[in-house]
Amino acid sequence: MNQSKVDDIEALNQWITASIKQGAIAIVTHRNGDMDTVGSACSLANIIGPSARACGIHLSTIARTMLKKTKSDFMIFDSERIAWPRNLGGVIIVDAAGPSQLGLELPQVSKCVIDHHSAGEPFDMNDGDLYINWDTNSTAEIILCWAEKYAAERIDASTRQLLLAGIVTDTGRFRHAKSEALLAAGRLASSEGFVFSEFIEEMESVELNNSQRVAIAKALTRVETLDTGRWFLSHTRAGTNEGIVARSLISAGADIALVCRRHQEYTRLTARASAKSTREGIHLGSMMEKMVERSGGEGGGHAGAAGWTGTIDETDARTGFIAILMNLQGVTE
Ligand SMILES: [Mn+2]
Repeated sequence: MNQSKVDDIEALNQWITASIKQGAIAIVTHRNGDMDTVGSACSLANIIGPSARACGIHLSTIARTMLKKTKSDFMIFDSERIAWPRNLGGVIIVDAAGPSQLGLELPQVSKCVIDHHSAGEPFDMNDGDLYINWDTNSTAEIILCWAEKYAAERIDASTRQLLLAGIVTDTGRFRHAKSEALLAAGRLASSEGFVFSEFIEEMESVELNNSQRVAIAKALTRVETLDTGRWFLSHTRAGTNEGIVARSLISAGADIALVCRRHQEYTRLTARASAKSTREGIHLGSMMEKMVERSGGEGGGHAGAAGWTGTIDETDARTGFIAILMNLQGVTE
């Protein structure tokens, strides 16, 4: 670990120690409630102890499954009416690239932001606030580094699983993993009685109900393809579980998978790319940021996995994504 990372986790430890003296600590996840944000929040809360609580406005299916499995506590807020504890000493925001990613207003207390996204709109930082951003695959790795240095004896089986699940999902099942992520996963998995193959199998068999299975199968019958000459794009519409649909399209040979979903008045784009495409210059997160420039809304993410949400219709959104891809091809060719 380089010196700036050593300094960061020391500063984090000091921030936590100082904030506990002021009162309770809320650990806030981003609005999509993915496994990295929820795993990071819950493991941090586990380690800090009763004065900390993980909270947010939404849990993804996989995150809900892992919380149940690890018997972790998580408070789901009603975004219209947020009840912060009265004696709040500080908030820690995990895995959010900017304040709009939270879906809630932050209270006026000292804050600490822990993130690994490269772009995003900045948080308002005041005196005493702390901002940590590492170029890792996941936020879970940052939490692990802090825990190993300052609270190694408090890393229990639940914490290991929560952090490992965060790393597994944010690396796309290790397909996009940097060596630090693999090493962190190795450390988390080297525990007596822990069987990695069973863990990953259980994570992959997130229980779907029959209507979800039908919806996924239908989305797969509607797939259309586009060969741009350089990249093979498979795209479709789905009503639910867009991530699973997109991943299936990558497994079936697509370089890039795009899934559109219309929900209430919003269109959601979910994209995944193969490791080969990201190596050759595809960065879906930047492409989704270009979608924001084109059509407003909110978007961003990682090289191999990203999303965008806005109010234009599905056809317009899909056309926009394809135009950005074609444009990129012109530049990188
Ligand atoms: Mn993340």
